Amino acid sequence: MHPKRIRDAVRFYFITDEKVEGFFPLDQVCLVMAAGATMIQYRNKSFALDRFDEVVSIRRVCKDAGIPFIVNDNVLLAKAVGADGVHVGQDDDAPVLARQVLGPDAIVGVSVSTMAELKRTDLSHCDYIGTGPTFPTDTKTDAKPVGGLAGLREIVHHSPVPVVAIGGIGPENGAACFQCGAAGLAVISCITRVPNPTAAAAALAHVCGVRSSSK
Ligand code: 3NM
Repeated sequence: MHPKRIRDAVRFYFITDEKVEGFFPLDQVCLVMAAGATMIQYRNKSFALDRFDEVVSIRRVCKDAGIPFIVNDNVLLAKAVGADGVHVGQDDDAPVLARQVLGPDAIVGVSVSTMAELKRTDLSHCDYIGTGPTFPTDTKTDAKPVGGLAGLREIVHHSPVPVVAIGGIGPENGAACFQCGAAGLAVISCITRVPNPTAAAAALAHVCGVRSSSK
């Protein structure tokens, strides 16, 4: 995808949370889309086929809203539901294989936490990188060391593709990430694990400079 379109798409990048009782991924997606989210990623580290319908439903609402839908890690699941793309980690399938399976128009993102990873990762098939954790996070138990704003700035400076900041990001620190040159913010718990997700999503949309679709 063209870098300008990617930059617009990743601005408010919501990632689903399978671990919140009573607040299901599909409901999360509907809530953030109403607030103005610009891209959705389905992430479920314990995905099993009994969740397939959930993924299909999320895929459908994203399509209806014209918002790119990305699947985390699982290239074949992305292919099966006709997702717009996939996000892979350093230990997942290589971006080139994801590109081969999903085709030239797919969005392919990869996690790059450090400068060392940036140097050794082949980004020729990548549309964006996700870098983090920028701030401490409880959501990803095996996250790399916190890079802070200085780490984010350095990755942005050297990355040939747009950079999405992730990890501990919310309305209170999102603007600082944009000031470091991030193209977008990828968030989970600042919306899914707070008392008022609607207010949090609206606050994040404001920081991202995107508009609610329900106003
Ligand atoms: N990846 P929250 S941090 C999924 O550093 C993920 O690559 C990270 O969740 C990375 O917004 C992270 O709740 C968790 O901190 C992001």
